Amino acid sequence: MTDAIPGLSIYAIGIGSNQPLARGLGPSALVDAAIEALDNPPLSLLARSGIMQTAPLGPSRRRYANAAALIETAMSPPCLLAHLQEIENRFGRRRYRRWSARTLDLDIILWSGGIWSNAGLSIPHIAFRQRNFVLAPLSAIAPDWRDPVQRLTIKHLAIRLRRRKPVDHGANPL
Ligand code: A4P
Ligand code: MG
Repeated sequence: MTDAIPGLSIYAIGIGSNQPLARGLGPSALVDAAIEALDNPPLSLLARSGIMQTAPLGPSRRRYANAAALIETAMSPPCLLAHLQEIENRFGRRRYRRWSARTLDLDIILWSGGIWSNAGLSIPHIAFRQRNFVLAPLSAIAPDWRDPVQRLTIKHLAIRLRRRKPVDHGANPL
């Protein structure tokens, strides 16, 4: 695995939390602290969204704090994923089962290099086009970034999802 790829890449990161780590360190504070961690070498923070409170998708019943960030780094996608998982662990993330409540979830949504696909990592993130809790914060900081698969901008994907919502009501959650 290469540690770095030539030149710098920009990544869009989706951030979510729906479980406090300690008293006074609830989901919104955890998201803010995680974004600070995204501004330490070998990463630098280019932009961040505000925090949105969102209804949970999936089995967990706690509401989420969600946000998005743009970072710049020379790390390759798999190295960045490993780095983000270390940050998640530092913030108390325990993996019991998929979609369980979590103190911190850091997903790679988009990469300036385009598409990456292997067993452990898919970029663009496989479900981001169906998730308002990803598209809404991301469209605040990167409205013109184009999905390399569908060729639509984030702003366009967000509008399309909002329009579709009533039609999709009752469909399987993604
Ligand atoms: N993986 C593959 N591609 C990626 C990528 N682009 N970014 C793999 C990050 N990880 C990626 O993730 C499981 C595995 O996905 C990783 O080992 C990595 O190799 P995980 O974070 O360990 O587990 P998870 O988060 O429970 O699963 P998953 O599938 O990532 O869940 P999601 O899709 O992140 O959904 N509701 C609201 N309102 N807000 C939320 O933020 N989040 C989830 C979790 C469910 N409901 C939510 C929210
Ligand atoms: Mg995840």
